[in-house]
Amino acid sequence: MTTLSLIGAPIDSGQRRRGCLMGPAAYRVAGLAATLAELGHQVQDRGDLTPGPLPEATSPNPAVDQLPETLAWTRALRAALAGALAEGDMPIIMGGDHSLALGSVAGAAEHAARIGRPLFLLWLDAHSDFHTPLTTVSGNLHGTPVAYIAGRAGFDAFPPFPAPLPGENICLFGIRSVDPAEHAALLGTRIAMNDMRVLDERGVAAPLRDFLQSVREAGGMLHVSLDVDFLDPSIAPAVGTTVPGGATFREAHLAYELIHESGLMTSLDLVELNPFLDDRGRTARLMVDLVGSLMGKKVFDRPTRSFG
Ligand code: HAR
Ligand code: MN
Ligand code: MN
Ligand code: MN
Repeated sequence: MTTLSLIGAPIDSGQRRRGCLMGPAAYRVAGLAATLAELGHQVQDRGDLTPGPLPEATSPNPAVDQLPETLAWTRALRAALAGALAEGDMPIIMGGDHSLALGSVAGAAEHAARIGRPLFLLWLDAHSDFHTPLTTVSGNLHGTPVAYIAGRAGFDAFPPFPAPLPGENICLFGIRSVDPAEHAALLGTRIAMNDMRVLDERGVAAPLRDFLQSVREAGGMLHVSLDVDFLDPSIAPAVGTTVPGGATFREAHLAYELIHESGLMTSLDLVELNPFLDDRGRTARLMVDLVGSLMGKKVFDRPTRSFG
């Protein structure tokens, strides 16, 4: 049985609002490990990662904030992900802000390249996170991982991304906040852009099944990166960058049940939870409930429907 390996990443350096570093503690208090164990999984909590020593680094863009810290975390997360996957575990990163995906997806890509399988990325988020350190206006590096993963230029301070993902291996899902520089760059790619307009029109199931089908046909590994702000702020207030018009409780459950049914997910990030902004643990508990759906919780044990 695949062991679910919980890895805490108390990282706060991808943005200026403090508090995401309390995320791993909040997931533990909200009972993530017990919820997964009750679903029949073998669960191991590996504790929290620590970043190594801070490298010397500066960016040509003076807006860029906390680059050395983020570089140190990127290195630590990449090694942790690649290590857990090599042991045959399914790593679940308890974040931490979204800059952690600079390292987690790099680790997944390193492992996938080593075993000769293509890696796919499902990015559930209000934001496209497609800035480079050269185009970001805010300077917050949590707005950059998808560009790094897709192999965009501008990440000279970072280790080269191992086997950048072709656009067709990346699916953005739930987006509704895209900056002009990101918009222009995305139009030149083959990344699937399932913004809220698409989800309103087609629902969550059809575009998600399309993407999962492409992962299955390619024999791919699938990294899922789940930003709390994918959810509507009315149900998930504990996030620094709320954007109205997000996924509802039902849409999120359905999406996660479909991901589970596909059996394709090989690693997972839980990012951007800021417990300092939460309402009596409500968002942390919701995230734990939703991760339950992602890992097999359902009302009826229906036979798995075929895809396509
Ligand atoms: N695009 C904006 C920026 O670069 C907002 C990025 C916000 N990103 C996250 N993660 N919260 O999705 O600052
Ligand atoms: Mn994000
Ligand atoms: Mn976001
Ligand atoms: Mn459910």
